[in-house]
Amino acid sequence: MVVQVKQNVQSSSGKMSDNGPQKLEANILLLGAENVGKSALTVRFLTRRFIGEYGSIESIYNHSDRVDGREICFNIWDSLYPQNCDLHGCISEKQLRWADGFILVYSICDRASFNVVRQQVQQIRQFKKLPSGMDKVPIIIVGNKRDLQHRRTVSSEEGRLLAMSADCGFFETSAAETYHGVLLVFHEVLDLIREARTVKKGVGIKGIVRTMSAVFGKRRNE
Ligand SMILES: Nc1nc2c(ncn2[C@@H]2O[C@H](COP(=O)(O)OP(=O)(O)O)[C@@H](O)[C@H]2O)c(=O)[nH]1
Ligand SMILES: [Mg+2]
Repeated sequence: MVVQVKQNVQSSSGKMSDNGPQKLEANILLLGAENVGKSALTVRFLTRRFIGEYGSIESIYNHSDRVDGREICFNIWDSLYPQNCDLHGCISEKQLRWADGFILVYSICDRASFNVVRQQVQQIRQFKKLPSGMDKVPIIIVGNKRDLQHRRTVSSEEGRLLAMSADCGFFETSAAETYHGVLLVFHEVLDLIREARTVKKGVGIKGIVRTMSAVFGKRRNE
């Protein structure tokens, strides 16, 4: 196994800049069981190609692109599912801190991988629990390998239901067959990341206003 994770992995807090025309950075973490197509989806997005075999390599890729006229720097962590994982999702704290948004992948032909996604959603939610009004964590659930309909064991409805109940986005894709579907997944998680940042900013300003009125209110009573 070759691990190519960069050493200067930073926490996401304050790292993603969204100030006016500046380049926007988004840290996106791909999670899910082994063999579901995390690397295939990543490579499809980065190169538009499906190359078939990817090996057991964990990498963080940087990719710049223009989305809706805005320069975006995608930092994409294509993770490895740890061996001997217990039942709690198995996402490291380092990964949870680093990520601005998550793409959770299962294979529509592999029920066990669907259960892994279920656990990982819970683990993310628990870790990223935020003060009320800010609890929208950018997560997209992806049922991959939709070209293998004859081997399907997880229905689209089950996938959609899980996503709805966990307040996540949902897509079924085939990294093997289409680039466009994969592009939509990455653009959607980017949208959610931007939305979450806007909400955070809003709450930040509201917080300042609340603090100021508390101070002025106190003075009036003195
Ligand atoms: N039929 C089909 N095979 C896929 C698809 N995505 C990935 N694979 C195959 O599934 C295997 C595992 O893919 P990989 O990206 O290495 O999975 P990872 O372990 O989650 O990173 C490889 O043989 C891929 O060629 C897909 O959409 N359809
Ligand atoms: Mg892989």
